Amino acid sequence: MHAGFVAIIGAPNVGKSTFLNQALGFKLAITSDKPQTTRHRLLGVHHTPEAQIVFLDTPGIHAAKTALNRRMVAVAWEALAEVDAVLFMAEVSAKGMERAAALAPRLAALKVPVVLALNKIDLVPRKQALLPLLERAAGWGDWKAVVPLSGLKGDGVELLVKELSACLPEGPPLFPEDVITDLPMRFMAAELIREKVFRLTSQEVPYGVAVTVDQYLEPPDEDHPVAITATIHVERSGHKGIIIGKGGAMIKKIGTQARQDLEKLIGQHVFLDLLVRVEPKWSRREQGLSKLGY
Ligand SMILES: Nc1nc2c(ncn2[C@@H]2O[C@H](COP(=O)(O)OP(=O)(O)OP(=O)(O)O)[C@@H](O)[C@H]2O)c(=O)[nH]1
Ligand SMILES: [Mg+2]
Repeated sequence: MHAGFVAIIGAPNVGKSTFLNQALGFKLAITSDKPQTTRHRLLGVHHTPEAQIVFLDTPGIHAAKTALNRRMVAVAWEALAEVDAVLFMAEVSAKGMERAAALAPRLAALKVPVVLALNKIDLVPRKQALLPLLERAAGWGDWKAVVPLSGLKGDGVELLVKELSACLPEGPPLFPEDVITDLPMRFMAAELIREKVFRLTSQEVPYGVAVTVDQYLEPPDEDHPVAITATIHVERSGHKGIIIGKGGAMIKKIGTQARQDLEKLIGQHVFLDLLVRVEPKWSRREQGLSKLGY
């Protein structure tokens, strides 16, 4: 069989994490309509009888200003050091094509095979409009393949997985068949809470939020809930007020939605206790980053 590592690289918000979840048939990575949702390198294993693809989802590549942003972009480029192939993801919007064209030279220069996916084709009203976009993208570099994709609807996912499998070396599987990820449950819990903040708040609030899980208590039996205590760290006291909301409405919403996702993930009842804490300017300081897990 074929087996190896594939990094998913691209600008923020193009649909890297959505594709990964769709390919795995499992919600591994959090997603939102805001750029810079993914902050870590996330490992997800795709199994078929013919191939095992170890995907590395990465933060979107962008012009980074804060320490957190610089760390995120570094994480993305560093992922390329350990892979057998790359999935370069772009989106079909005018801005998406422009951004991808700017990124393309660095990806075209890689020594490993690169497959380019043009995502969000469901937003292109007429099929004919797609052809010139595919041709343009093909001209950016010597890609192994150019695949039209709708990660959201699932169109092209199977074909893209096939193209990526073909890029991998022949060899035995790298992970046992029942392994989807190496991420600990505590990390997944923190991420699901952060996803709700990204989806429910706006402007600069989500960008100043980090979530830590302070306690994760497994019950003695399945009749009792898993008890999770987590802290939502914000950069300013004004943001704390927004996260808590009027009469606690926002924190309640975040908590309810996160708990529902966690119960689906764990398959058990969850008791979720959320705290909000101000950690001034954590995203701008190296010390703040390491303290909050970045
Ligand atoms: N219409 C459409 N929207 C999509 C598609 N794929 C992803 N999206 C949406 O695009 C937004 C960003 O998706 P993500 O998967 O979080 O994007 P990402 O590239 O991982 O973003 P970062 O982690 O911020 O770099 C979300 O609102 C998705 O629902 C698609 O095929 N079609
Ligand atoms: Mg992402």
